[in-house]
Amino acid sequence: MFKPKEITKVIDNISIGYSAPSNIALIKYWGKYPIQIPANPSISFTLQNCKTETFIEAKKKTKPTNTFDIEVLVDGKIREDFKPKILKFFERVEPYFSFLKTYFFKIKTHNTFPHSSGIASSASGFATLASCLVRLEQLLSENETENLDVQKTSFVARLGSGSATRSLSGPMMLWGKHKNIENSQDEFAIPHTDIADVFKTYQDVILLVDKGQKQVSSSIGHELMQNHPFAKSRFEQAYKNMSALIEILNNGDLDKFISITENEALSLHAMMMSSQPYYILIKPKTLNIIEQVWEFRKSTKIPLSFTLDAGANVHLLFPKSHKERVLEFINTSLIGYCQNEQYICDNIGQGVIPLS
Ligand code: 2P0
Repeated sequence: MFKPKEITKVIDNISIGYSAPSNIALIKYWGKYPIQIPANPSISFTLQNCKTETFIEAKKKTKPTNTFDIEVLVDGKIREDFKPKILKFFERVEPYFSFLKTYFFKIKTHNTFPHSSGIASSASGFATLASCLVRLEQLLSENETENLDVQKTSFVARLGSGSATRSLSGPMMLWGKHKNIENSQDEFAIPHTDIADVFKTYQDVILLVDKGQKQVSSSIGHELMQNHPFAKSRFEQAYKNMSALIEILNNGDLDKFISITENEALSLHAMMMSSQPYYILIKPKTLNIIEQVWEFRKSTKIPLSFTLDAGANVHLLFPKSHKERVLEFINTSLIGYCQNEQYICDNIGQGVIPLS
């Protein structure tokens, strides 16, 4: 589908940079088939402030070799430990590019969110890498166009990390085939723009409950869905929740939005707790926050809700019009549950941006 373009330009040195945001899934991707095909469709808000910035300096080799040659710098420091994951990504995407073994790549990357905050950087990180490679290909071929080819970029990013496929454009991206959603695909995500005004400026405050390394990675979590006793019903649930959410996003019904998205967050963690082996990623403080959010919503009627990623941190979702009141609530009632009193204010964003 995305064949490698023929390289027609002779360029010895070329640099390129992109920033890409993280995203927060509302319908969760949890379970997959080889290679990186999701077991159910998912949809996410594209974030704005939590992002990765990556520059690639490509230098033509004097002679092509049969190896990928890369150097990886994170926050200005050479990191050998990042190389295996990126080399595996290069191997996976090699069929879609013809220049990966003819250049030496110096990859410099940096996250804007706190290091080891428990926020996964694989989505934003692979989205930047994919953007850089696709743009390099455009610049090295006659097919150079004004804009980044977002479909190929999303396809390539998926081969790095599933959630990265949804980090390319805003305000939302939808990934995975759904019979009622036109153009939905398993191989790349599509922008979802048919949303009510209230969602266009939706807020996401991420409460950093536990910044430590997760005991069980998402890769293992996806694998454990393979023989999970509830897998079939979970995939059906996500499929149905997606149908319902698409309508809710369009009509702006916040009560129903809350009901579906909180159900998705808890179902995701229920899968972890009921797999074999079973495990728990949320912490007591995660539950304390959820209880407080429910109480606050009941007493104030403010449509504040939560969602969870594969970890203990809590994403608080709410309309922009309630920002002042919600921040006051966080600072008085929730900040004590955050490690070092840390939280990150984010909102819906527009996706990848070229860096000069
Ligand atoms: C999601 N998560 O939809 C779900 C919900 C976390 C919870 O996708 O193995 O890092 O790289 O495809 O994308 C996290 O898993 O997994 C994830 P891989 P990924 O965002």
